[in-house]
Amino acid sequence: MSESLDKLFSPPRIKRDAAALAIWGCDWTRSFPVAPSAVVFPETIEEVQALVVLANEEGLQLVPSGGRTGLSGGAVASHGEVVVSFDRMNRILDFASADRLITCQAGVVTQTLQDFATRQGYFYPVDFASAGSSQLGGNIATNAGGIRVIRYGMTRNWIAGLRVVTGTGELLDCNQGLVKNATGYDFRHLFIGSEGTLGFIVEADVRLTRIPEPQQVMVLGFEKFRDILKVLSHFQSLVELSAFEFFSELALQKVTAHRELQRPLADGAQFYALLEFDASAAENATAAFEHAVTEGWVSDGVLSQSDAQAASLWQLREGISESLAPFSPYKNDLSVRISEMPEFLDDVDGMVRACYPDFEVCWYGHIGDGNLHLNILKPEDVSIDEFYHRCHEISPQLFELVRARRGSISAEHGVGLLKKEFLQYSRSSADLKIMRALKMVLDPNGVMNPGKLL
Ligand code: 2HG
Ligand code: ZN
Repeated sequence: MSESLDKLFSPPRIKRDAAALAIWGCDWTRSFPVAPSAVVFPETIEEVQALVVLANEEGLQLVPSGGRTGLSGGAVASHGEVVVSFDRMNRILDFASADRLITCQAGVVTQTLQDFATRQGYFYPVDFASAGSSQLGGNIATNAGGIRVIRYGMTRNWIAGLRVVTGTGELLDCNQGLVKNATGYDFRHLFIGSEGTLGFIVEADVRLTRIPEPQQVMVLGFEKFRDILKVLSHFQSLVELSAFEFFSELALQKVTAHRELQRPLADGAQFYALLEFDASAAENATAAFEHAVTEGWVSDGVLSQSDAQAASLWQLREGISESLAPFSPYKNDLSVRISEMPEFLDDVDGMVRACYPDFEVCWYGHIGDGNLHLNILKPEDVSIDEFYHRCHEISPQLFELVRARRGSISAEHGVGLLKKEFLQYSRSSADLKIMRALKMVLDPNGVMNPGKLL
C-alpha cells in the first residue's frame, strides 16, 4: 500500500473498501477478474500529473476509469492497479460561440455535453445507447462511434483540442482548438483511440454543429441480407441518412421480450433495417421505399408518424445490447468496407453455422458504416468458462475472414483486454512495432493502463 498515495488523496477521494473496488475496478465487460488496490478521484490536472509522477517513482500502475460502459475490458483493473476515476473532473469549463467549441473536463457525461450543446443552440452529434453514463474522456480514448456515424463520423471528427497527461506526467496541449494548424505531427489523433495506454485525457475542446431539423424513422423488413445493401445504396442516392442500422429477427425477439415492445411490422422478416433522415426528406424516402418494394428487396416497412413513434422504433435497435446481457454474450465488433459486406456476411454466416451449431448467434449493428456486432449467446446448460473457451477457440478463424478483407477486429469498442491477442489480424507487424515504440516514448515505465491494447 502506497503511503504517498494517501498524501495525495484523502477520503472520500481515495477508496479501498471492497464495494468501491468492485464498482470502479471494471467496465461492462464481465469476463475478467476485478482486483484493483485503490480508487482515486482527482479534481485537477495538477493532481493527475502528481499521481503519474508518483506512479513512476513507486512502480504503481494506473487504470483510467470513465463511465465504465466499455465492452472490451479497457477499464478493468485485474492486478492491483490504482484506478483513476474522472468522476470528479466533470465540469464544462467554457463555451465559445464564435468558435463553436465547448471545453470540458474528461469526466463530463456524454449526454450532459449533448444537452449543454442543445441549450446553446448547437448539436453534439456523437450518440449511442450508453450516452447517459459514458464520459467524454472514455469516448475519446476509444474513438467512440455509435448510431449516427454515417452522417457525422466518429468522436475523432469532433475533437478540436486535447489536454493530455502523458506517462511521464507531462501535460501536452494538443491543437488548442484550432481549425487550421500545420505544424507537424498532430498528437491529438495519437491519443484518440489509444485507450489510455499513452496518456490520460484530462480536457477536450469539442466541436459542435447546427441542430438538425426534426427526424423521421423508417423500419424495413428483408428476407436477404444482400438486399439491405442494395437498399442502402438506393436510399443514399436520394436521401441524406442520419442512421442506417440493422438487426436480425433473433435480435428483435430478444429486445421485444426484454423491453416489452411491439414488433414493428405485421409479418416477421429475416432482417430489419432502421433508417433515420430529415423529415423534409420523407417524400424522397417514401419514393425510395416504393422502389425497394417493386424490386422485391423489401417485404414491408413502417414510417414514424410522430417523435414518440420514432423514439419507440429506436428502442428496437438501441435496447438490443442490454437485452442480450443476461445471456453472457461473447461479443464481436467487426468492420469491413461496405462494398465487401455482402461477401463477408456470407463467409461469417457459413463459419458461424459450422462452428457454433448449438449456440444462438445474434446479428445487429451499424451496417451503413460497415460495422457488424455479432453476439454469441451462452446456452443455459453450458458453463461460462466452457462457453468462453469455445468461442475464443473459434475467434482466429473468424478474424482470418476479417484479415482476408482487410477489415477491423474492433470497429468501435476498442481492443482492451478482450481483443488484444488478436490485434495482429488487423494491424501489421510494422504497425505493432511503431505502436510499441510510441508506448516507450510516452510511457517508458509502463504505468498507463498496463496490459491493454498491446
Ligand atoms: C451497440 O451498437 C453497441 O448497440 C453495443 O455498440 C454492441 O453490445 C454490443 O455488442
Ligand atoms: Zn455499436
